[in-house]
Amino acid sequence: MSIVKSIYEATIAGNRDAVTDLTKQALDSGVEIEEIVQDGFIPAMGVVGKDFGAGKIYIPEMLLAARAMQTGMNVLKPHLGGVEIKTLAKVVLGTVRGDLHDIGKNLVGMMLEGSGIEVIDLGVDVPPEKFVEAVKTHQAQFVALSALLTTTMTSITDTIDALKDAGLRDEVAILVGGAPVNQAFADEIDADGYADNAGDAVDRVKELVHEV
Ligand code: B1M
Repeated sequence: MSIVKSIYEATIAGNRDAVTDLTKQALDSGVEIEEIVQDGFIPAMGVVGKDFGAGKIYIPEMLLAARAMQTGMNVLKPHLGGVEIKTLAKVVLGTVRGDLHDIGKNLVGMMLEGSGIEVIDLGVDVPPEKFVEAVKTHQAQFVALSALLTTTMTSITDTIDALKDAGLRDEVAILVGGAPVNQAFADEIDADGYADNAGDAVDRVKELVHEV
């Protein structure tokens, strides 16, 4: 089996130690970083996202796989100078104002990154103006808003309003998600997409990328 295939399988299995060792070995033996990412991590996270969506695996397995990928990416990071990994899109991601939950948001971020999407993660309790500023600074095509509390769903609306006020609403596609959020809410507030889970979030961004 090729070393990249082994990285792919170890990532799906969520085996952090194996991913670390194999990624180091691959680098040492001259495998291109782009090949490790494009043929190892990205398809692995694709499988994990699909299996999660189909109910074949659950959050703990998905977290393990996402962390394994993150560990592998950390091995690659110091070697990334000058290597351009083609990114599909740039996403500004955050948990909205008043909300401190970040496990689901982080999972969404890791899955997006694992799918070749650049993620600017603003963290938790992010005020609307910070999203606006980040879209401008990074010229992002997507804004991904996570909320876990019914009381912070209004912060999603406030963020969309702030983007409208800043004249940026038509420049970005807005994706919303989190436990209390659903498609009906997304439609009501005129978001461009809703995702039920981290795997779906990747699919939505990929679908929407051609429209922005
Ligand atoms: Co909080 N909490 N919490 N909490 N907490 C909930 C959400 C709650 C449902 C628990 C309950 O009462 N049954 C409840 C909300 C009730 C409601 O509003 N309807 C609740 C409450 C009330 C609170 C506090 C108010 C409690 C208090 O202090 N009285 C407080 C609020 C603090 C604040 O945010 N201001 C609070 C605090 C906390 C902790 C800090 C202790 C901790 C968070 C730690 C952290 O995130 N670092 C916490 C936790 C852990 C939970 C539960 C137990 C687990 C949440 C979680 O991480 N799930 C949660 C109950 C539960 O869900 N069972 C609960 C795992 C995670 C992978 O799933 O985040 O849903 P989730 O993400 C999923 C999808 O939703 C989706 O993809 C993810 C992966 O599939 N998704 C997106 C998420 N964001 C997305 C964005 C997208 C697309 C998909 O696109 C942009």
